Amino acid sequence: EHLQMAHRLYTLIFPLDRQANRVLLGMKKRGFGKNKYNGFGGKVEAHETIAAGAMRELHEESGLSARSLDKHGILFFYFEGDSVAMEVHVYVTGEYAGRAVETDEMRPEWFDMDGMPFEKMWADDPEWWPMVLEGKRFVGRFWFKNDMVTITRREVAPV
Ligand code: 6OG
Repeated sequence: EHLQMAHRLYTLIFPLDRQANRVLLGMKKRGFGKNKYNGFGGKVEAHETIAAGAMRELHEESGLSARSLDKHGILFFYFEGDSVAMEVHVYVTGEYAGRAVETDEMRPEWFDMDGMPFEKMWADDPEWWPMVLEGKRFVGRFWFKNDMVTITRREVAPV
């Protein structure tokens, strides 16, 4: 019943340091998801591919330039009372140039891949992050209350 809803496209990318088993997260300093840790990303613009949007947002928000992207999953978020669903394309990258820098939007910080700060992340993240660790691709759908915290329904599966 949600398939005919309008969707807005977003990207979310997690830079990995596989040798050290670390992932770079950003503390969001403003806008949607403020005061939460997340990967880097944002809205896909009309003129660009989803992958290009992911690389652009990574660079704008962290200073890193991805040399490759691994597609990991698609997340759909439905917020109570909001007629537009979010369709978020999730990537990881193990190859990038540059050094992470703090920007107006994000304060970057490395975390152990098995020690994610889930208490300071979106409520859906612990439900699909394990599939990233296992190298699995996934599709997830989450229905949030308008408190932006409570998930009333979810469908998450590897694909
Ligand atoms: P900007 O407002 O920065 O794009 N995003 C979510 N990420 C996770 N892990 N869980 C959610 O649960 C999210 N909702 C949105 C997508 C917003 C950024 O935040 C991500 C984008 O990378 C509801 O342009």
